[in-house]
Amino acid sequence: MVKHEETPIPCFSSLEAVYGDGSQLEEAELRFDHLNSKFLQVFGHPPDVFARSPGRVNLIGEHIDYEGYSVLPMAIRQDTIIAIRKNHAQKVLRIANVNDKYTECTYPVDPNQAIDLKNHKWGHYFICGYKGFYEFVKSKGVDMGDAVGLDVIVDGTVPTGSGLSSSAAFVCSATIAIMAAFDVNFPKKEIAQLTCECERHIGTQSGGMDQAISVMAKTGFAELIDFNPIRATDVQLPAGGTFVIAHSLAESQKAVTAATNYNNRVVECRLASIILGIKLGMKQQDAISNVKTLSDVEGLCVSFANSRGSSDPVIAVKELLKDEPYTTEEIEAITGESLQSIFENSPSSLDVLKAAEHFKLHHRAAHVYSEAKRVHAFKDAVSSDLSDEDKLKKLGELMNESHYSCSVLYECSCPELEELVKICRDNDALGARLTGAGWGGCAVALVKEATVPQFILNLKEKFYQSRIDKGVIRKNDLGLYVFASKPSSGAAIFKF
Ligand code: NG1
Ligand code: MG
Repeated sequence: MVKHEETPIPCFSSLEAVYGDGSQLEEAELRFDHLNSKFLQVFGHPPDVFARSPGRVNLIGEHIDYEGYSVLPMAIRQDTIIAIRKNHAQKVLRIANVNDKYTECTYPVDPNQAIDLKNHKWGHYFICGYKGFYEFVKSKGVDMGDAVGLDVIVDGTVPTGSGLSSSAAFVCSATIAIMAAFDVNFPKKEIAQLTCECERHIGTQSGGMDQAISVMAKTGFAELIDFNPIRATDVQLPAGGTFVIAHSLAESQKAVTAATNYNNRVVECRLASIILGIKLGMKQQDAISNVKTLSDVEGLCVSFANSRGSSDPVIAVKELLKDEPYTTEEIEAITGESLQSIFENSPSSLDVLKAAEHFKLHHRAAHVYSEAKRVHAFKDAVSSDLSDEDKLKKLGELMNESHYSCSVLYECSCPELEELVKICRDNDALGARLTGAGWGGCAVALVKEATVPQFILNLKEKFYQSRIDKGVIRKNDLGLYVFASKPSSGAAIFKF
């Protein structure tokens, strides 16, 4: 049997295969009709084809994908749908949105265009997919001929800046829509890899979790995602538990805050791994050239731990990286090379160096190694012979530990998320944690299925009501900010 990830993106001629036959289907029908008529209105002709790709909630494994470690997300029903058509008459990419908040963007058709990172525009995410598509077909030796214009309309329901990966839903649906417009298709795992790489054109040094789950998700399953190479293993969650997603209402604009938040952590992890490599016997130059992630030096850390009677790489972190933050000078004394020169080929890392006062290497590395272990503990608990109830209890504990590590060691939480996670736990969640990059965005709570309605009511009362009173959100929009979620399906193409 051909593996799921080796198959191309499925193409459907009706919506049921993706949206089922309930209220979700009705909502989808409205969205597709609206996209169609808006397309006609804006461009004067109907679209050729549609693509959709979902957002995701990460259940466990935060900030470790870019360090090479497995993560465990599931797709959510919210998605980005893109309607597209080639336009031979106009040599321009016109990208419109059903939401008037996003004004139409135009870009040249040149696949080698640079993205203007200093002026962030929503359409940039489409260009990530556009550049990625051309880079990929070029690497396959396919000649696409002269670039043509594209007419595009986007409809996204994944809340932005919420840690639910609206960006990957957009980049993946863009890439797949472009492929569909040009009538080509590729195995899912290659698209997962290509979309992961091309989203980096936006300036964040992302791992591949979001794109991988958006492309490869299957209804009814969370997925354990491994990297190098990308692989997805179905994880059937225990019966009786439901994941509730709740927005902290703090928006995290990752593309704008990359230098101090996301990319800063990627740089800190790299520095931690180089120093661990050197302290564990590698030559300075060797470590600088070859050690990219903490997973690259895990073996050395484990050998070190073995000599102390343990197999836990965190032992090496504790003994070899000091607890206090490192200054640039302290790091350079160990590496024997300036940080400027170590990162000279990475402009976004140089931005991090400019913004950083010091580097908390011990804490970041301790988070990554311990979080990587929790992902496997989560997967093992799911497939153990514990009762469903005990499994859920164990998963909740691991989620709580993950949150603590994100909050205290990785410092990617924020006051609103702390308040929300506490309210979830005080209201009988089996576990609750921030999800996605953090610094705002959503929390995910594991809740006994039977108590979900009451749980959501409690959150409304204890977290959202004061925000409604202050006019931060409207009462009628509450369903957008707090909802139960089931594992949904991955990317698809529609041709009617
Ligand atoms: P979100 O939550 O979409 O900003 C980001 C990264 C992931 C992963 C998580 C943290 C992108 C596209 N996604 O997700 O790869 O590193 O943070 O676990 O940058
Ligand atoms: Mg994102």
